[in-house]
Amino acid sequence: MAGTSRDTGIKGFCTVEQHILSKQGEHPHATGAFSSVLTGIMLAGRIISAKVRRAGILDVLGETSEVNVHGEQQQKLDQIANKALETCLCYRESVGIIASEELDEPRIVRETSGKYVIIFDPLDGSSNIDVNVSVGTIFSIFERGTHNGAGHDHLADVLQPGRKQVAAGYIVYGSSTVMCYSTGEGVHMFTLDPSVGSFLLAQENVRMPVTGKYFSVNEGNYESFPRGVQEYLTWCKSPDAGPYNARYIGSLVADFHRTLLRGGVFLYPPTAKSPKGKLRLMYEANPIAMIAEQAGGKATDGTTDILDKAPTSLHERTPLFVGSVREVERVQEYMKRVGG
Ligand code: FDP
Repeated sequence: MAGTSRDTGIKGFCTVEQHILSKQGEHPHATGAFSSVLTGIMLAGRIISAKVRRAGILDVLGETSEVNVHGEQQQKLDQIANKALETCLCYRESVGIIASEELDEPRIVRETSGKYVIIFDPLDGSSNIDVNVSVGTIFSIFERGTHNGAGHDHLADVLQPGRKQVAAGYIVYGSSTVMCYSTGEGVHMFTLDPSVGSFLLAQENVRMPVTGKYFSVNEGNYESFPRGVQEYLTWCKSPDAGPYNARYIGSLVADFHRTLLRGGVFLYPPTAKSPKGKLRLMYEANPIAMIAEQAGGKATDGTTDILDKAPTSLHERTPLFVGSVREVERVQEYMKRVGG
């Protein structure tokens, strides 16, 4: 029920800040440094949400003249969202390094102090912005602390496997603005109430259904999918399977959010155009995988759990199969049997 928590007994309206503080209270040595990072992300989320909601009124639609590190034309809202996150995070003493889809290299905010590394995709699904389709912000948080003898090893601090994330989450700017986060103790979901300017608790300990008759994939790439994926999709559409329902928004956060709540599977396999998959390990797959696992779901690249992958570069790509445990396992079985 909106605004209540079945588990902690918090009644009435609980804001995300109150929720974070209540969790912090359960850790006697907590200093508030971590809460400060999360509240910085929430502030940026509110700023981005306000811009997205007024996108047709403000001059924020369309492309800039700049191309990002991936060779993609930057959208105006991409830049605005990135700036909002940089600004809201960099003033906070606990922020050591930030890295973003929109930045070529990680930005060292504080050479030695600043306990946390925050990696984000400021506006995922941005090719959908101009046509009023849901977009989102995705974030991943690590503790820094790797030393190389001469001092901090900034790159090693960034390139940590997803299993080491201390928190992750996303904000989806959809029919309402919803935020989901996890610090490794379940997944909690909040809805932005624009009339009070706060994210209010909607549900604690969100669980992903174990099965779900939805498959979500860009079937335009079907001909170049691995054979196992092709056969899985053929099965999904067969009378044997039910058949399943196809749902594909083309905006990862929105497609994943539906999968979290309704169950099913989201797939972005390797394709001829993107042989290593299209999605980014560090700021798309890792945070989504942490939320999925914390909600009882599963995320893999086909063979390895996403959270166990050792990253080699900030912008590396990965195939992604994420969703209900039973559905992800079924895709894996097809890939193993028929060929990956
Ligand atoms: P976009 O290119 O619009 O930024 O990784 C980015 C992403 O969107 C995801 O949000 C989305 O799931 C995927 O790409 C869509 O890719 P296709 O257009 O190839 O289906």
